[in-house]
Amino acid sequence: MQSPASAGGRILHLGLGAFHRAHQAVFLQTLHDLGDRAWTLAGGNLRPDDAATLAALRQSGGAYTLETVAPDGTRSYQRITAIQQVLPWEPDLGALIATGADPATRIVSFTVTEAGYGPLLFGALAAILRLRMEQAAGPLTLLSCDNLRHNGDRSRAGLLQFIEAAGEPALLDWVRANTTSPNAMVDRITPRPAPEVAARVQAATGVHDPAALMAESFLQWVVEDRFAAGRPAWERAGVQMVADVTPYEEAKIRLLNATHSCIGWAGVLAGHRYVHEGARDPRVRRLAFEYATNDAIPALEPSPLDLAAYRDSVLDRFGNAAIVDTNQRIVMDSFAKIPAFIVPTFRDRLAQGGSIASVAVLPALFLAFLRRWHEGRLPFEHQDQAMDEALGHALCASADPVAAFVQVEPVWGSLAGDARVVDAIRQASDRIRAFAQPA
Ligand code: CS2
Repeated sequence: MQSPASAGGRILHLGLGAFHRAHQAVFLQTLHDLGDRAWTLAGGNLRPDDAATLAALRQSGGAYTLETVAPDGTRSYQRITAIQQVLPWEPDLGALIATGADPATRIVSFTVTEAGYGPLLFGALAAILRLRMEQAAGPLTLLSCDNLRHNGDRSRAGLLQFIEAAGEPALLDWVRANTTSPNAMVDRITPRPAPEVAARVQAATGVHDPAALMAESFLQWVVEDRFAAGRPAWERAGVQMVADVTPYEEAKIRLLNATHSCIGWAGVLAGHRYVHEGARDPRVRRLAFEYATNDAIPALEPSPLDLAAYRDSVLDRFGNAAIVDTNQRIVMDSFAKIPAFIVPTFRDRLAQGGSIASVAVLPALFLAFLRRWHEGRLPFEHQDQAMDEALGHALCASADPVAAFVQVEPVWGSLAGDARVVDAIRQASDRIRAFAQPA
């Protein structure tokens, strides 16, 4: 389905967390600031999360202040008013479903994290789509804004499976014919808002804003141009509208997210609390640089992007001290991040007949990090939704943690048990022993 021209409409966004408010809402704000107000945002949450921020946003009519910090530390403040309807959370998601089914809504976007691709999201989307079918409310684009490879295809496959399992063949046909799910790459480092942000916003603008938040100045969104019922003229706001997002998302996942994890694990082991401390620590930075240069970039080539320049810009972004992003946030959900961010580089390098010595440092760092967790020696509470804690402890307690870890099929897939991987991680573990020693 091509993108038919449209006079405008509403985007319903599910998941009013910091990332949505620092990313997609900002692109629409740019259009509003250019005088193009054809599209507006409505938003709400699928779960009763962060009720205080939702209440603050309802109070302000969806408006809030975003602080951004540039690589040189310069801070800027922007009032965001693109979200014009803040929907209340209700146990039956009534307001979200009614708004999604309204004919004026032409895009339903979402940021629910990888763990959110389950019955709650799919149930809400199915309810919206069922009503749209019954009421002839028109086609709809389903736009994932989560940091996942092929996020549109993945969310669509889950949704179709959900509807099929529910035994609704008519709805299944309607969804196939009347919706699209473009893939998109999203990028902006957005730490969890710390209390200092609201204090700085008040000092700089005079406004007391409990929904204030902070992000880096860098901002990127690359979206496949397959919209079922029109879209904002996002290209005017700097969104890259493309036919295929694959090269952008692979570069981002492997050179930004995997490198971030590397710095997060190594940073924790080296005793750092914040990402920028690791990115500026020559021992940590070297491991990240070598991973990117020796293994990740060769696996990504050929690419239409300048991968070396991308690597350098990512490492510079991580070094920005004003972002004060924590290693705790970066190492969260490591069990889901390793298969998504890191294992594909092992697979590609082995297929190329190339070395895996530098990428093997990443799981070696993770295992050393996990040992700290196992021994109760982390300086923060570690959250990993995809990790079975008993398995995590068993791996660390085993006689050969590297071999035991490489057996874990949900992490390694077809590489599970591969002797080349085991060997490379063992050698890498020796290399990083200086970090892994008790502080
Ligand atoms: C981080 C991301 O948690 C992580 O793995 O790498 O949240 C990162 O900050 C964003 O993808 C930046 O766009």
